[in-house]
Amino acid sequence: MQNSFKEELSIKVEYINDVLERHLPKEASLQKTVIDAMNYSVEVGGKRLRPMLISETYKLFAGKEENATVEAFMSAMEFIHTYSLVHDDLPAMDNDEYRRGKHTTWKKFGEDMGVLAGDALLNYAYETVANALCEANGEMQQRALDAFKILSRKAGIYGMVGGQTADLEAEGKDRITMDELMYIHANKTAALIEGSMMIGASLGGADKKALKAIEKCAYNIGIAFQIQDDILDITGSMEELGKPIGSDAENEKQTYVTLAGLDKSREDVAKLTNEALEILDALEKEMNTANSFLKDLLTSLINRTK
Ligand code: GRG
Repeated sequence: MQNSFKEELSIKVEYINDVLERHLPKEASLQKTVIDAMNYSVEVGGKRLRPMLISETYKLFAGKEENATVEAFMSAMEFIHTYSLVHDDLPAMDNDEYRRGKHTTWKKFGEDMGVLAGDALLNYAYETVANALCEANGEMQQRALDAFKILSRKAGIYGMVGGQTADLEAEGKDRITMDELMYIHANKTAALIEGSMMIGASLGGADKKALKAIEKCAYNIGIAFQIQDDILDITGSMEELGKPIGSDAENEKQTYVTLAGLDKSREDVAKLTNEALEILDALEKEMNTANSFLKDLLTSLINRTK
């Protein structure tokens, strides 16, 4: 990774952390514990990839900096992503004690608060977007309505929740097919990545054709991101990942790597990412705009180590 990209990346992560901080709940009465658990889950860190994809794709289309509506969607998306991790870590699902280098939410606050903190984050995400919808004016309000539809679809039963359901049920099977695995990856992982880029595009004024192209670009990135996640579970380190490695093998989980092998998996991460970059190139040429940081960001995911 080039130094200038790394520096720009850390400035943007800092900015996103500030956006999240401004949108997290503050006032508390007798529900203080759940609010503390929500704040802990979000503030514990993470790459902030999804809000970054929203803001960078927005800038690609709008040609200007984020506004309050975009920031509300950036926050809502990270809250939904965080809720999914909080619930996924519960004893009823993956039973994980560490995430992002710290205790998981249920481990720190108890299982009951783990369930509630996830519920609360999901609900607060929609509350955040609803407030932004009421405050948006003119064409931004219609764009925000379209973005709201994308968010709810990609996070729900035809997106992440659907993928997680198939993933949990696949755990009980001796063998799954590549088609089943791709359904899981497309929904559990790629759906929120697609949602993020599509929301940025939609808020930035993309037309239907451009939105389709962005969805395909983000699908490729999402699948590549998940394959890399499977690779890192074998080749990564606890230090960098902030969670123990080898959990897939321990749970006898079938992954892209177990079905396709490590070399082919690496090849496919690069191939899918390059295809996504080509889609973005074509869009940029057509619209006569550019966002080189977005392209560097997508490229950096090929060799990510966390
Ligand atoms: C509970 C409805 C529900 C869904 C859970 C997110 C998820 C679905 C499961 C977690 C396990 C997993 C491997 C999901 C695939 C997506 C993924 C790689 C999530 C981790 O995202 P990162 O790497 O996390 O962006 P950070 O911590 O950087 O935000």
